[in-house]
Amino acid sequence: MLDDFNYFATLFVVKRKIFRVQKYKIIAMASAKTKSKTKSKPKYSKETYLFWYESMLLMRRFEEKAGQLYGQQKIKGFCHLYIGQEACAAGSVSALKKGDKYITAYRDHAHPIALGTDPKKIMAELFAKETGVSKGKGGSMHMFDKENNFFGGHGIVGGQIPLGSGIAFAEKYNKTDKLCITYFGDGAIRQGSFHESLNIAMTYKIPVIFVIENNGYAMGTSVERTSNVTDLYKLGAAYDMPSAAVDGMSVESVHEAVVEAAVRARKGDGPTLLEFRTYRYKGHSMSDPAKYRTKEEVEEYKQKDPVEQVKNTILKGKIASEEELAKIVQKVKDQVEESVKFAEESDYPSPDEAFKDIYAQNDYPFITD
Ligand SMILES: Cc1ncc(C[n+]2csc(CCOP(=O)(O)OP(=O)(O)O)c2C)c(N)n1
Ligand SMILES: [Mg+2]
Repeated sequence: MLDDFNYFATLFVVKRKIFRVQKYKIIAMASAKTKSKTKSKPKYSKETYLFWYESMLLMRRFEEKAGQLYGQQKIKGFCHLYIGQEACAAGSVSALKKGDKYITAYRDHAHPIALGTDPKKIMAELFAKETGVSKGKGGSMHMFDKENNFFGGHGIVGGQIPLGSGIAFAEKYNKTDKLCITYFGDGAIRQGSFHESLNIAMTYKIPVIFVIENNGYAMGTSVERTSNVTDLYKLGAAYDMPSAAVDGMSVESVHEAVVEAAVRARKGDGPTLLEFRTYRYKGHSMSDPAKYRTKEEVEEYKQKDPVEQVKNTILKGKIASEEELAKIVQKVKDQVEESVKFAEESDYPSPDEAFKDIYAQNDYPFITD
């Protein structure tokens, strides 16, 4: 007989299964076109496929290393890994143009990697060293890279959604053809900031692409435990916003969806809401043993691994040879090793740095010494 705890745990697992079946029905429809086309003839250029492979492999190996270093207490504080979700970042970057803006939550090591930020500086930030992207003062959750238009790295769930809308509004105000892609988790859509942002973005036709990276859980809480509506993209309908569910384990599907949303934004037709259906292989953060889900569930998603998928497409379509891919594997390995060495050898910021970079206004009267 099941005790109370097991009874409820079983119920949640059963519900999650139902949720996944519903999920894949929709995804199967959305990606059927892509799949049949990619099987016969690769859809994109060699350059694009190799960018995806290298970028996603670097994210994966970089974070595996970060996880190990966390275990050795070389990296401290919070650390949320993106492993499993790589296609969401890589497929977006390939779809957008230079000058477009990016903003996300605290699961933020991979987006700057896709954008070309030097992994050495990302690792140094994880080590809280002065050579880090945020001068060692941000840590894992607060990566920023102005040069690559990466606006962070935000720890307040849903906090970046109005910021992303504001960044996009500035583009419209300044009459550029740029946009802001704003990522957040499935947990963030229960925040008022999500609804307020969607409302104003649609009203003013702001060039923003809202992306829910739906990995099924907000910490240990599954989507279906917090909402009757588990097809999260449908929330866009309340604002008459074009919205879609996308297979977030397929970099090609992500790319296609973002291209379409970007065309809409640049034409002046305003925002799009995309729900990337993805999965995180690791726990919410380093301190989460992820006991709220089954091993089978994790394994099922690993069968759709985004890095393996793109590798198979490359090899099956003879886009590149095994040797070419082996070179990329070695390059990525070297980059990760170099980034650790760089971080280890860098210094911590000096104590007076604590008083710098706080206010945009340099002569703000609060700071005195
Ligand atoms: C306003 C606010 N409430 C609660 C938290 C604590 N918290 C941190 S992460 C998280 C879960 C968010 O999950 P989701 O949005 O799905 O993102 P994921 O971690 O899955 O990428 C919560 C509740 C927070 N950081 N901010
Ligand atoms: Mg989530």
